[in-house]
Amino acid sequence: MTATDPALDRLYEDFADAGLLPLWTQREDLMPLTPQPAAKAHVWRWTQLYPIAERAGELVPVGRGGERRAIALANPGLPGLPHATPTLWAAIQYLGPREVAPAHRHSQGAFRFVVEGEGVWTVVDGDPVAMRRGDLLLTPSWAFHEHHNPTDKPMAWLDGLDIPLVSSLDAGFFEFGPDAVADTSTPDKSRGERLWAHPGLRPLAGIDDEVAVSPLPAYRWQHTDSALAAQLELAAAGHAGAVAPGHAGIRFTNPATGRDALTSLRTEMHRLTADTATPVTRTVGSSVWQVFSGEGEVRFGQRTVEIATGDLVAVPSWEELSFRAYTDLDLFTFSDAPVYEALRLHRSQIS
Ligand code: 1HN
Repeated sequence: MTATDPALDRLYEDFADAGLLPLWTQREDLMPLTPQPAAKAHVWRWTQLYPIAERAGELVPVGRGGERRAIALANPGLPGLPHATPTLWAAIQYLGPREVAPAHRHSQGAFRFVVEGEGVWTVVDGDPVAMRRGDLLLTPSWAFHEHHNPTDKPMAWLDGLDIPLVSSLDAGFFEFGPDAVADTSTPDKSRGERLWAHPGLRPLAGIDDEVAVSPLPAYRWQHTDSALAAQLELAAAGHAGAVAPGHAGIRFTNPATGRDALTSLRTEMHRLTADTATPVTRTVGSSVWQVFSGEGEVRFGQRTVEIATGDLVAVPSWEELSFRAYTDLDLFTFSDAPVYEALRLHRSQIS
């Protein structure tokens, strides 16, 4: 093959005119030997995020149209896009005293995770759910939701959604809800928790129904914390149950199925005791991590970055990843793993 052959030049021009591209010029891009993500491993500092969200709280109103005062993590490898990774949206959302983020619903699935503060209720399909430190709150696909802050203090939290994934699948639908808050009551426990937050006990009403997304709207810190503490206590006494010595971990699951709490997003909490390091792993699919408490470091390949409470970490597909705890270190994480597993594209390597 020679590029100076006029017949060949004409062939390539005709490909272009006909809306065609030959494989042989692009094989390496189309089928690399291993994943070649454009996204980069990156760390955002809570000490930078929180004050900037506070300033947005002073200057930018929240209301119908914009809907949420949410400030997305933009991966430096995906310029111009509000995407933490090619599949995951992560944002800090800030709601001031007496403010309301109005009702809507969308096909994108979502959760909130609270690193600090309390005092907002998220009303999910009419069920008011208190948001407090350490809690994971779910907003499954197509559930109406609004947030209201009846207190005199602002509150900020982490939003996780599958927006980039749904966008690349052209599956996004959105609908506004009523303008008035559906239920301004402020119960300690949501109705969903009163029905479903009893370990191993399923309500008989609807027992034969398929429950594809979790009917439990809130996973409370008290439960997460005691589950992690128990694993480490058992490990210290020589029993099985922890991920590894000094490493406890839980997955947030749908109590009706044992599967991931949300259909497209995996959510987990990990606890490393001081001086524990995780092995270097690579996983197909991307993830975001947030330090819930403690200090340590994250390592991507040969690059090490120190991390502390609130810091957020984006991990692209197939990136070498490990953590080391300086103090006891609690890490919240979410990923697109359920999607890769459903498509049988998941792979992991532990070195
Ligand atoms: C949304 O509905 C929330 O409900 C947060 O808090 C972030 C980003 C894009 C579109 C909808 C929320 C969002 C969002």
